[in-house]
Amino acid sequence: MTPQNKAAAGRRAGTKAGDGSNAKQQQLEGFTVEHPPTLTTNQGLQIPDNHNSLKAGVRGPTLLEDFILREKITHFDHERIPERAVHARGSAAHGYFHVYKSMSQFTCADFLQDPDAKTPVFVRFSTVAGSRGSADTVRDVRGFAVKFYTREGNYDLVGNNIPVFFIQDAMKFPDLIHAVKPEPHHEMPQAASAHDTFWDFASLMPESTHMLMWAMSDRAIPRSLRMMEGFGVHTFRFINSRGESHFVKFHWKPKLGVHGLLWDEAQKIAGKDADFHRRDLWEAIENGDFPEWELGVQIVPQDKEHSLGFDLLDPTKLIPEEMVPVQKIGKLVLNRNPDNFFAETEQVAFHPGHVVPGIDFSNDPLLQGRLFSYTDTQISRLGGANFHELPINKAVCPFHNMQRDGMHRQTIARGQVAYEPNTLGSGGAEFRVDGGSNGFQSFPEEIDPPKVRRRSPSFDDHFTQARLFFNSQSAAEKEHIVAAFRFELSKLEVPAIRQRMVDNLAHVDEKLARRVAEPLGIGEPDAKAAAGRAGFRDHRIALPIDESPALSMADTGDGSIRTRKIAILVADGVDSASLKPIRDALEQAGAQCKVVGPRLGTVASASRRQIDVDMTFANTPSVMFDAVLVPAGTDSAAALAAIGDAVHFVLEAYKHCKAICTVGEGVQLLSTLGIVADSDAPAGVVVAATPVTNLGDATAATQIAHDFIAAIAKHRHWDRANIDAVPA
Ligand code: HDE
Repeated sequence: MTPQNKAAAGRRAGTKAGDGSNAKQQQLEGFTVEHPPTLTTNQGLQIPDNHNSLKAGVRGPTLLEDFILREKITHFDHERIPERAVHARGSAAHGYFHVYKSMSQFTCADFLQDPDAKTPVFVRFSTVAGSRGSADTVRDVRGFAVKFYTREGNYDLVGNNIPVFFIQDAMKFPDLIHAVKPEPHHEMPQAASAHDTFWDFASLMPESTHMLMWAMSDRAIPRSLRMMEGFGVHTFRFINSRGESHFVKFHWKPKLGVHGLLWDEAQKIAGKDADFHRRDLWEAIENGDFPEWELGVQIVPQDKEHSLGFDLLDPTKLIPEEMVPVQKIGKLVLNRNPDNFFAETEQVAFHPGHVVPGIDFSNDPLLQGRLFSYTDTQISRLGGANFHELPINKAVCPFHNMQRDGMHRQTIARGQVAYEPNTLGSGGAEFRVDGGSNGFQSFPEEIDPPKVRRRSPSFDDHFTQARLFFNSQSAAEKEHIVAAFRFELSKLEVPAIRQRMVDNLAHVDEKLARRVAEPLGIGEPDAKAAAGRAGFRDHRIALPIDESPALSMADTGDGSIRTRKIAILVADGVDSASLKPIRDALEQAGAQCKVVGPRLGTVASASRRQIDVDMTFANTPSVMFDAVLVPAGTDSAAALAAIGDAVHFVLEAYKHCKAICTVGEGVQLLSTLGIVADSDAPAGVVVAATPVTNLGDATAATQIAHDFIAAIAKHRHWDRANIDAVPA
């Protein structure tokens, strides 16, 4: 058992402190009461019977007097709190962050100084539109919120997995969210943007075009939370000890690369395992495969603010990495699952305004609006102004102030004095307010403008970066974007909205717009019509680059197959000599293999060995895996070929462009695709014709495993021909 598994087992057995009871002892002014480990009421009274309410006779009515029953049911009645207005569905983990080298040149933030210091973190990933119980693999932006428990106070980097946003000004946020959430008259659809109100709004807000390109890409259907980038989105400031400011954009780069699902796969997973991402994160951490990201920064000196051509304050723009490189400055590791979902993942309260000295805001009008919203929402969601006292939100450094009382106050503030300045309490001296240079200092930016309710004209280019994004995608990524737009717009009931949207897309790329429009039963995209509509802006800026390879997900990651899930299909008669050595090599390379068969228990190999079956075709479909191995064996191959679910399993994996390896007779599972032992195998398919008897020969097995591992490491083989014809 790994240390992590032990921790998990301990957690399950409830042997750790914090097991849900107010357990061992209560302290009151030095008076300690030891409770025996029995069930009690919240007042500490032992409960004699937890199965029966107090009744007038065994068959009589329940008595109102039963305070034990009342307490239990009343507490239950109030178990639910309002879910987050957005980002309601989330999964989180604990971990740590450390910086590679001191960043003192740019920032005085304490946690970015000492490479030997580890800062504890709690990270919550989320979808935006869906309710708490919605599926994980819906098409949506993912939240990527990091709470650093620094020695100077909590710092929250509350970002997304997409580096730009739909809107430029906080004023439009409630409209955006009302448009994307289920429609108010019938509360449909759940956790989906493919409906009229979202696209009605988006098509009328050309500033959303850049983000729409990202949201229609595979970034919005990640393979795993561990395989997505994170971005601070807004421009922030680093402030160093001399008070100098540099603009900064934050990035999280996953060690495992950036990988997506196919849309068909994502939809099927939503039904087969709505907790797909949550489970994947949890299991990786329990298995000791701790997810890792590097923190990257793009730094722009204060005096270069206007040198990029676009406005740094505009959250619909990113800084291409080819213009300002991302410097990797530290590492984030997630190594511990929460003990209690509600107490930690649900009650954690992030806020972009939780900053530490050395980090400051820019005037991005979207960020400025967020600075108000987050405390406000926690007050209603967590029931009052004391949510910072919940264990998951508490700073690790002490805090002192004269704030008092409120709902659910935990702190017992002592003494007579709750004001400052004072002479009556020790607080007068201890809680000194230093008017000097200590503590958090806002950058003293000179501001002397008129009051205006207007958008800066420097925000007026809505298409150049959308085009840059599209141009930077691989051929397969472009195809997926076209397909996603087609799918979403095809779900609309009002054709005029589809038309408006493709008219806008014509300003990104005419061919893209035409291709999206093709199957939608509408007219040709009309760029001129789009340009005539209210809200349309087209003050194009010249970028020094036409493509930014860093915007593509292709070929990212360290080339390993660590944590990838491989299905091994078996039936009675499977050739264990072709199974074991390949499985060993895959596991050696860090993959996780599961044996899938027609029934649980075991199957008998051709040589009469018992092979454990982990899953069945009925309970675990191919969409749960990254790759499929079909070992040799005359009888097993024949049996599998006769099971519709097994054939479908392989066809579906093929259609989803996953790596497949067949050994000897296993190739029969691919016969409907016309693939036979000595044909040229399509990309990502390893057909090992090696006679079964030779597989005892380690070299043959090693070569097959090597080829299969190389195919899995490519993530997917998007360029397979005639995928649409595959019946799966
Ligand atoms: Fe949020 N956002 N947001 N947001 N946001 C919330 O706060 C809001 C925005 C983001 O795991 C809420 O505690 C406004 C951008 C994440 O708990 C709420 C505006 C980005 C999370 C809120 C934005 C985000 C939230 C809901 C425009 C990426 C989940 C519950 C002015 C940089 C954090 C809550 C978690 C959550 C408001 C725009 C990221 C209502 C008003 C841009 C990751 O306060």
